[in-house]
Amino acid sequence: MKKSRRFRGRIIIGYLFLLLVLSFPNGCSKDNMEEMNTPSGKPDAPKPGINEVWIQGSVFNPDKITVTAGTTITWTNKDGVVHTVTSDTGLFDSGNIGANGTFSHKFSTAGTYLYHCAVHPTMTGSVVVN
Ligand SMILES: [Cu+2]
Repeated sequence: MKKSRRFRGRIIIGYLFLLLVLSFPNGCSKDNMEEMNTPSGKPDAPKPGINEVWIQGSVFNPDKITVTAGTTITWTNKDGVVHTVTSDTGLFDSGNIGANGTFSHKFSTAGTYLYHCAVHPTMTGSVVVN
């Protein structure tokens, strides 16, 4: 009697341990968390609004934006590191934009405006104004 109860207890502990081991690698992964947040199963990645550029993962998104003359474009730094929005020709320069910081510039004249990040010169983007 005494012995069998102890044996049953060990089975329960073993079972719980197995559950824990099996659930651990999948249960806490980021992918699963994102899937759980969207009913369709396919994560709906948030994206920049109209006339908006996100600086995310050290890239400008979108890296090419087309607008009509008179449009103000707003850049938002979604990264934890400082970036800049710096015109290749010196027309505009945000200076350092910290995490969640923004910079806006109004484009009044048609043309193609190339820009880059002064901190990370390989980060480039363009604004096409029609
Ligand atoms: Cu940068």
